[in-house]
Amino acid sequence: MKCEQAQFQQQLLSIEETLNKLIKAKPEALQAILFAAARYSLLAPGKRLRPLLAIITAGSYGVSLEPTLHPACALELIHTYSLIHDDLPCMDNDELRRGRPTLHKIYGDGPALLAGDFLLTFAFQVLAECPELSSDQKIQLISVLAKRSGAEGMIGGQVVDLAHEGQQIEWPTLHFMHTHKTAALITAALEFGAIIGNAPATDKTLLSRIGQELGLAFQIIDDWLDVTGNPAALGKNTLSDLKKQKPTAITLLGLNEGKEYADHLLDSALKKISQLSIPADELKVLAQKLVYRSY
Ligand code: GRG
Repeated sequence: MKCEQAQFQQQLLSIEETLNKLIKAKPEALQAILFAAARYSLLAPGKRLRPLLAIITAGSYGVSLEPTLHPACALELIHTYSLIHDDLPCMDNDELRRGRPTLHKIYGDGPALLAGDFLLTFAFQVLAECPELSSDQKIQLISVLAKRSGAEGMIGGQVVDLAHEGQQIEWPTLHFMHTHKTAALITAALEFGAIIGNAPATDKTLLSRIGQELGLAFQIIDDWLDVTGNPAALGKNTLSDLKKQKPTAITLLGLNEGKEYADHLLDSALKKISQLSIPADELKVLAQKLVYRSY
């Protein structure tokens, strides 16, 4: 993705720098393991899609990189915590993530659980202490992140996923899981951009819808890559859904129809981006990269 995203190199570099600064190694501290474990997962090579979406959306409204960096990184903190917890033996029990052994394989289950908890709680501290934003903007960001990552969003989707493990499910249930587990946080990224950019209400509504469509398309491609992708490029094992007999967009819709549906969602999102009150060409480019990706 780094190469494919050459256009966004400056933003990606700034995201890495900010993440690195937000959680410093504290080898002398009694809780040193917490910082080391958090950094192990956070600084591993992820695509940084959610922070990038927030930055590019806010940028469409004329906001420079600086005010968006901390909120954007708060999204990555939440995303990384969800990956750590999802990989634990009590969830997916995965061994490989972002091209490295999963956190619990290196640090053990307890420290991995706590490192996830640390990233989750720290994300809200980062938002509350964000430089350059008004108190009203910070409250809106905190509210959006809590809603999109909690019971009405990501955790809500995850619990439905867990409850249906090993069961045959129909598309409406999978659709609920995907839109909540995955699309909710991607939607939050666009909503962050709208809040930071002081977007008009009509744009805010459109951006939430765009987030839902792009988020669902992203998850369908994730399912598609689990069947067709290259493990080395993906940095994780493929065919994991099939091995775990997990229903996915591909098992329910088929390889071709799944991909076609993702393309349709992208088209619809691109049309909505064209309806925004401002030109948002970079957001269109990023939306396409999110669907036309090899990892
Ligand atoms: C809180 C336990 C818990 C889970 C929440 C988000 C989630 C549910 C679980 C993470 C695992 C997973 C497969 C989620 C679906 C979303 C998804 C495709 C995540 C991977 O995101 P990428 O591709 O990852 O952006 P990188 O590593 O590039 O950041």
